[in-house]
Amino acid sequence: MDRTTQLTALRPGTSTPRAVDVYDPAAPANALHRRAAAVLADNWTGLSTVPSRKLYPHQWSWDSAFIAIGLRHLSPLRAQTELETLLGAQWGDGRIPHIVFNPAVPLDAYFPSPDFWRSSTAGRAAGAPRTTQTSGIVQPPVHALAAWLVHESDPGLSRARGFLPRVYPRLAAWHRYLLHRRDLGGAGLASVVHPWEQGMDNSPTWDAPLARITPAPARSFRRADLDHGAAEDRPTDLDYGRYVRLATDYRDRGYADGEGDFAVEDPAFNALLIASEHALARIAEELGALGAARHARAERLTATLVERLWDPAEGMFFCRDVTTDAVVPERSVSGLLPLLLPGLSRDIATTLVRTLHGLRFGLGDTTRLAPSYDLTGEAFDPHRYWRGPAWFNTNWLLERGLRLHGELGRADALRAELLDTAGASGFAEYVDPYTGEACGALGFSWTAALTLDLLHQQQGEDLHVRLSDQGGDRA
Ligand code: 9WN
Repeated sequence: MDRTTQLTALRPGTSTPRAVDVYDPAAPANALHRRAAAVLADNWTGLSTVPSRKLYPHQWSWDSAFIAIGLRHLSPLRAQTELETLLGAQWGDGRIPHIVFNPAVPLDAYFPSPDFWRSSTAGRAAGAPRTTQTSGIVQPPVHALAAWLVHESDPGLSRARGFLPRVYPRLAAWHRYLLHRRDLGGAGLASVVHPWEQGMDNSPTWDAPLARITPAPARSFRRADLDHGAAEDRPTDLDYGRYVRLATDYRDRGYADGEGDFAVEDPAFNALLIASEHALARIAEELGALGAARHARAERLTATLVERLWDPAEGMFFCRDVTTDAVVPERSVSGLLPLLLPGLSRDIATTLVRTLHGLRFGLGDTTRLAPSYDLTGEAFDPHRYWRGPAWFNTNWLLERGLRLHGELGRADALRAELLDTAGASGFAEYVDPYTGEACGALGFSWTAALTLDLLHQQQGEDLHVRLSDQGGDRA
């Protein structure tokens, strides 16, 4: 079998039996598939998947969404369970917490631990679960997109289990929370109230808004991340002190929104919300309801995103610091992720593609994968957390965006690099964007999951055509 045939044979949604039945163990693509599947099997805890056994030993919110997107190719049931476990820890106000803690894991294995967040007491007024311990902040809303993709991988099982009817109200409440309680700028976009919420924790984008925050004293907490990661690659103690201060203040306000010292509108967070709103519309349609209003809202939000965060001269999106109402002039990969949106104008999509492949991100030229931050920026560091290295989830999203906007050759090239780098790095958490050298944890779940997803995608696949088939389309 040649490479294309193998990948086609592994594609879901066809009459082809599952990947497991068509394995040719000698084929390189299948070896990668087997290794990626082994990572997910090792990190599975029975009801969900840890991002990394040692560094991140609980369930993380956006990790689980990406993990489910890969798991659906191995076990649609497990993928559904992954999302349902997360949604089971949803708060009464609609928020999906960024961590769901595993009570069997010792408290000192990860900081901040449940005794820091105290969700069931401090979060009572916001409707935190009584028994399950969670954090009180959120992460990017990739979940409705993941739920739709999981449904698509095995609609028969999904319908038999009532998967969509069960998750839809929770996902709708989640979006409601973000669009109402988190509209701190008053323009319709959601704000993040902590750098951990946006998922790119240590990005230089946060430096200015964080500088206003008085750090918690270093002796008031003990970092667990340094037990597993190299200090020079991780956030500094000073930044950690600020993360802790922000989270402490939020907790001490009972996790009430709207009164904190940090509020930022971020392009990636909002783009994922919009993409998920389109997915929620498709879920509604599948359930026999009308999706048009949700599609229309997603299009309106796309227009607001452009109005508030797009900079035509720079050719990318930027964060807006809601506290000062000023744009944050740092170029992060977050500013390219709206490429994911079907409603983007042709002009903006083309400009984003140019920026992605230009001097600052160098994709396909100086870099193998898109870096997390501007290569020419003063704060660029190819190894430090979110200050330059390349992550697999952001590159997977860019690959999707390129495919959606008809850049099939570039999407195929990025897909090939992602597969090579993931395999060669041992499914690293992140890599040096120039060399692909592994950094952070190995055997990282979303790296393995998104590898599986790419293996199941056909080379040259046109996502725009698939989306139009399902009712979602460019405005
Ligand atoms: C804080 C789990 C998470 C990812 C984030 C990544 C990192 C945590 C940390 O790990 O964040 O949530 O301790 O640094 O930045 O994107 O979800 O993999």
